[in-house]
Amino acid sequence: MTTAILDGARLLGRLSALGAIGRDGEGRLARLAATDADRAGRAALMGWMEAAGLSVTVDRIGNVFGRWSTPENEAEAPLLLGSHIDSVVNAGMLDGCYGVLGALEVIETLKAAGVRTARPIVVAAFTNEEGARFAPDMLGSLVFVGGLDLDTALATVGVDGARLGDELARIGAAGTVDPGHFRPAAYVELHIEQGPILDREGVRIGAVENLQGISWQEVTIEGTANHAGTTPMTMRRDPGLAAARTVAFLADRANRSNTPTVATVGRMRFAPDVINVVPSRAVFTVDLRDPDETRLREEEAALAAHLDGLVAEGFRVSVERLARFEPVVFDVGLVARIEAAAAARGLSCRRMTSGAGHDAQMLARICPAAMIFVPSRDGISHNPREHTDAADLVAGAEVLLDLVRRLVEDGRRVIPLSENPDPSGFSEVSA
Ligand code: HGY
Ligand code: MN
Ligand code: MN
Repeated sequence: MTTAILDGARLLGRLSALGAIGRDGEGRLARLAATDADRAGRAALMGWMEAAGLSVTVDRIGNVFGRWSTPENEAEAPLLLGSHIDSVVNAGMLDGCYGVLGALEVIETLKAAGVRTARPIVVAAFTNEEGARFAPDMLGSLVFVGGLDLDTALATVGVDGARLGDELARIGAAGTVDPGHFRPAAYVELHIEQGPILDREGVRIGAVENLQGISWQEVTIEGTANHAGTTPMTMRRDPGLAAARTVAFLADRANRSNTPTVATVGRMRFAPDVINVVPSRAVFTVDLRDPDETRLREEEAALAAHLDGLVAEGFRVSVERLARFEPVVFDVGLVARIEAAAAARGLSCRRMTSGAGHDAQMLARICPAAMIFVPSRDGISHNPREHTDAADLVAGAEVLLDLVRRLVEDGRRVIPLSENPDPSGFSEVSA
């Protein structure tokens, strides 16, 4: 079998270079979708793709694709790899970027080694995966798989009042290709775990077999503005207090539930937002997640009942749904091959659930999909302290390399999957 050795230093160098793009005056990383920082990150990525000899395409929702094909395999459905390069605010530098640059590294390694593949391989960077500026999250991959109408997506207004379509045009990312311009044979996403499991258990690789459901809502509670000094507590209709009670209600439920349910209020704003005025209005977001759809619906129903109680107390309450994705189960054949690829390199591996949302959950709607996780130190992510050891970053990319070779190296026809392979078939994969 042709030797193909991944250039770990190049991968780590690019991660650092991309991680330096989009930092503010205090050095905080915020490469929000369709901002100038995103434009700069996209330019760096497309530069690397072009230098690697890939053909680069941008679709109308701004998804970036770097494609490697040969005359022999051009007509086949491609194997798709990738993730996202947009970030949250004050982010770490690995979330998403690791999957995109790890995939690019795998393609460059195979290409340079002259490995013949039965299919083209494409690396994607999907637009607005984080949903930090425009809701829902995973927006670009959702449009790519046909889960959200393009015009509706382009009309989305961000938290800063900007329209996504205008912003994509402004940064030069309004591509010409209609989303969904090809149907992948399969999709594999390399990503940091962003949670504590692998790090705590000392396991090197996660073979992600499912991903939990996500419910995003924005709640507006309206009460009566009043003087902070003269208004007795018994005469107040304070939406700020009602919002705080709702945060406590959600946390208490999740803590008492004995299930993986998680609840987060990440954004909260008061009006008029003045120190000596009892607020007239409180607006906040609710992020509910659970691997089990029935439980997730129960959590949504409990929140709705709690809000009805506030209405009975005299508050006006309105709710806007920002995102709702059911739990997803990944392809068992791919998951088994990830485990076998890790084992063939002597890397400990465990099956696991993804707590975070990922583009893979959208691609799973149209093709076999799965994810490879590497450990996050202390389980920290969406935080500048996000860290994965260099050896783990390289190991994860090498597992992706071996998996890709087993899926598409010449003569392979292991896609479509969904069947448990004979793991021994991986024994001959070598560096
Ligand atoms: O929300 C998420 O889980 C992802 O980071 N967009
Ligand atoms: Mn991510
Ligand atoms: Mn993220």
